[in-house]
Amino acid sequence: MAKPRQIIRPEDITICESTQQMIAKARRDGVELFFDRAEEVKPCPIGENSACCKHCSMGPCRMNPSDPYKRVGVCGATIDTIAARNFGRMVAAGTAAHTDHGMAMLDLFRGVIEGTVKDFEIKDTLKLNEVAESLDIKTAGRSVKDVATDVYKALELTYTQVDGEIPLVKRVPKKTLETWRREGIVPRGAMREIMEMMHRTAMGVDQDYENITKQISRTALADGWGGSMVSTDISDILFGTPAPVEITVDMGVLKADQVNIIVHGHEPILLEAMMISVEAPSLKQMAQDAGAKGINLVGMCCSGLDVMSRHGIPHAGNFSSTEAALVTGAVDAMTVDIQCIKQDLHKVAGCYDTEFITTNYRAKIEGAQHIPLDEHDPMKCTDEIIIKAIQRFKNRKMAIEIPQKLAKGVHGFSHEYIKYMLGGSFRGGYEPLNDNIINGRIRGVAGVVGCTNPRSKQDFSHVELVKELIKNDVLVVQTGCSQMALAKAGLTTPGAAAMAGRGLAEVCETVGIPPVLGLGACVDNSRILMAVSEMVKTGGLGESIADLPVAGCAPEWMSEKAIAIGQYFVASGVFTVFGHTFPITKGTRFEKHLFSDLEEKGFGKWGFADSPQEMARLMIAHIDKKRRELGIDKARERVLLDMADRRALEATA
Ligand code: SF4
Ligand code: MSK
Repeated sequence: MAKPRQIIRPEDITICESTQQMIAKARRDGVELFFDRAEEVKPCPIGENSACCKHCSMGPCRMNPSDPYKRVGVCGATIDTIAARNFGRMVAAGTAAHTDHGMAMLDLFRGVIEGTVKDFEIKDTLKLNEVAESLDIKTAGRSVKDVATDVYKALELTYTQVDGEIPLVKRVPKKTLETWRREGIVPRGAMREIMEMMHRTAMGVDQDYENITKQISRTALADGWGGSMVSTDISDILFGTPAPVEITVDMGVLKADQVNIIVHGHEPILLEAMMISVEAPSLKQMAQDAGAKGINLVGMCCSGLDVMSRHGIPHAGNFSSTEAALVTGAVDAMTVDIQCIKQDLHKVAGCYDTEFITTNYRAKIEGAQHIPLDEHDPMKCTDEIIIKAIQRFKNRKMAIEIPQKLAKGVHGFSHEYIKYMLGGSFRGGYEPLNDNIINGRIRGVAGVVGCTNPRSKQDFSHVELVKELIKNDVLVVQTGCSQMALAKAGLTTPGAAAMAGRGLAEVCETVGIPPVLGLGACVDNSRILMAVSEMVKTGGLGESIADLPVAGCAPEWMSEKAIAIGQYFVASGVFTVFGHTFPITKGTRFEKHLFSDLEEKGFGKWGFADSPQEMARLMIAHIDKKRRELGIDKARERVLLDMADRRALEATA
């Protein structure tokens, strides 16, 4: 007899009260959400351990995770080869996602420079010049167009360069770069690295897990220091570099008396274009004529984070709340572009008569309406979406239930802004941060990033981990969906300093910042790389990123992009902990290689823990180990570089 299906209580699925309320409503409405399917579709135990290979038709070959060396695949591939190849393909996919996103930003940038894209412009010339100078492109006495053209050509190499080192490695601290050169993993263009990764992981090619790992690192570095960094730089140049902005989050941002439009996905252009369209007097009038008090533009997931950080656009929730927001019945249109868009959003939207619209030719959904966004005339698409939303508002039949939860926070901390904020606008620099780490007020810095996942109680690990870190004087920087979890919990307000340890609280109160700094979308992890590079170049905390008292964590990850991000942090020198699951068979040589051997070679290493307390313990223990190695486990006078030392470092980097 079939076992009766156990109904899990919403409060055991998520700590987000709005999402709990909407799970309960969806059950009343008979609407299935991904939380329900996560219960029904149990993870395959072989796949979860990455103990299966389907790279050729002699297989698929399944290994035995409980006795991993008992057998090999038909071709003789060992568990280490199989797991390394699978891991490599995850990194290739994640890297492709970020670099293709970056490539789309470059296409837009080229259109702006050539004058074929007329609705956007170069907004941040200061950032353009900074990027140019970091690439050794002269700026003095040159026109914006000339500088931008040279920047474009240099950044295009990040994708296309077939040999040598991509230009952005000029930003990597010298000793970190030496480690990469010694190990032969300095990235060429991402297209080359992804292609080689896919080739080397095909049947009968690279069958040495250590050698495969080198290409895994090289591919991931082409993401972090390549495609992702390009994406962030170009977004800043075109739409403005974020600076602290007060934000409002949670589902209470939806308004019963307004036309609600949610934008979800990753590329900023859709939301930036929507921001222009909603200001059109004719559309405002149309909304008013339909009886609406206004048009309410709301972000979700990483698209939302991008414009929230730049312009303070309200944000309704992270990856695990996208269906739940539709269950309110209050969303007149949800429009999406690329990445992290669940196929069933279209179906859930249908249950509530919500317009669901895909806009990008790379990401259509079967049965969903598609209105293509062309960067040469983006408002054609966004105006049409708004008109559809107004129509839906006018014909609303569904009962609406909007959770009345709202939280405030301060977000929009770019690595540039951290510099000005700590050092003042005249002597911007990372000296005060390094100084406070050396004197022990700040114990170290942790990046807490990444997704939410229905197999892990939504937001719980993010919030508990961060509470534990700040209590222990660890300054937290954030990207991706993690930020929403923390913002909803009130941890991104300056007042959250009260929950921090004494030293960190003192620094936060003096500078007026929260102990948790939101740096943007998941592609903006490159800002964290830049911040740690600045810390090394400032001096006093070792010579490479691997020397710093820093650690990273993605407690509720789900995407292949997260694995690529984790690997570029590890290859850059950061101890990186993942939570809830890790795609590897325990006790294998490949596991030991990722979780221990890499550190001995001068990189960071991977860690895993399944509770936030254990994640925090691992990260703090690592930070303390680095403090001991630096000789700053007890407060002491800072030793910072003088100008001559710094120039020498910059010249060689
Ligand atoms: Fe099996 Fe080897 Fe083919 Fe993989 S490549 S499916 S291990 S025979
Ligand atoms: S959206 S990759 S769930 S962070 Fe960038 Fe969030 Fe993870 Fe997608």
